[in-house]
Amino acid sequence: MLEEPSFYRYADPLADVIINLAEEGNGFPWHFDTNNYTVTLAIQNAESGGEFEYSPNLRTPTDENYDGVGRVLDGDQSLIRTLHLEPGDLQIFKGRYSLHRVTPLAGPTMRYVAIFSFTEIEGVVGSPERTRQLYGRVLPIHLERAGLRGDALVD
Ligand SMILES: O=C(O)CCC(=O)C(=O)O
Ligand SMILES: [Fe+2]
Repeated sequence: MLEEPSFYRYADPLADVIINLAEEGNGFPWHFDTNNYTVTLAIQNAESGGEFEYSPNLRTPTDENYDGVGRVLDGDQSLIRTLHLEPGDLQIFKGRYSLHRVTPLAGPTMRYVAIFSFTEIEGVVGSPERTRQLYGRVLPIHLERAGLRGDALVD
């Protein structure tokens, strides 16, 4: 379906499958993904907000389309589509070239989404820098793969 020649689970214990928890006021700001595609499973919605908004194929491998990105950030609805996902919905999304966000949540109930990431090559582990940016911590395997000593981990 994705026309990907091969796919593997991450060998990275933090990036393989995660559950994203978000509460009132949070969401997910506009971004492109690092992966070609991501699989998400909606688990629980907040009372309101949490719509999945996206602008299909806004950029390409050769054109960042900063003008289009600016228009989406300014709220140009002609470029934006909205999906309302219910618990149990599985979404396969090509986020590398489609700008997307999750709108801010409202209400006391937290939003839970499971995120499954795959890679084209086997055995992929994130760099320490990127892993710290995304997950707020690194594990010995991230340091070892980067040629650093895993037993020197301090936090
Ligand atoms: O929470 C979602 O539904 C989407 C999350 C997302 O865009 C991401 O993890 O890159
Ligand atoms: Fe994303």
